Amino acid sequence: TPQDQLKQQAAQAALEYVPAGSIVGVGTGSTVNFFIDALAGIKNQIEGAVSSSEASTKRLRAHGIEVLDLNAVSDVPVYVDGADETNAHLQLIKGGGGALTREKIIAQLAKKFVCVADESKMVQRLGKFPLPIEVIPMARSMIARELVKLGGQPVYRDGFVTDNGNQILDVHNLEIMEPAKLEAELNNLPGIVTVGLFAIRPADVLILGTANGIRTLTI
Ligand code: DER
Repeated sequence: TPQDQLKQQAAQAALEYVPAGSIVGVGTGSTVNFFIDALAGIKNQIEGAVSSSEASTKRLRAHGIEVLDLNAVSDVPVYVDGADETNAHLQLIKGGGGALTREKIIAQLAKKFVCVADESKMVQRLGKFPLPIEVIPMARSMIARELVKLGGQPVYRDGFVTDNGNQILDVHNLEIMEPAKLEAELNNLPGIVTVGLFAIRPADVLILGTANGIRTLTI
């Protein structure tokens, strides 16, 4: 599809941010899948990968790319991942694919977070896409009530269990005027494992596939 072509173009362009001989942090999703396939072409020029999901790990290994335990790694020069939404400040909503916790862990460690996306992900204000929140199962209803107080409409992603054995609430109807403030506020709620807002630590580079070619944004 045309959107897939834009994703693939963005993913290809991310290769130029991969230093020779480096360990590459790899996110999750269909755009990242294009990146993994492109990375295979230069797999002899990288040390290996650290991965944010079982799905990405499988795809990396299928290409013969070594996947390392993050505990064995102290430095990740670059992390490449997609997003469900991005604003002009490269603050993101992520978690549509349910891998937000491990994605956020690697993004935190990475020197440079390169977000790859097609133009449909760029929005004026975050929050049209329901905000994914990973929760400890026993706390799900308590957190849901808290989110209602904040004006959200939490929907349990029924039947979905994250790689970490937790559950996800997708929160509709949040008007996110101050993404970093909301992220910090939600981070304090016991029972929340990860908030799908990457605003306190936004992406460093956004590679956007558009109908008029690649647009690269930095903050
Ligand atoms: O779940 C995630 O955070 C993914 O990166 C997702 O947001 C992007 O998925 P896509 O590349 O399939 O649109």
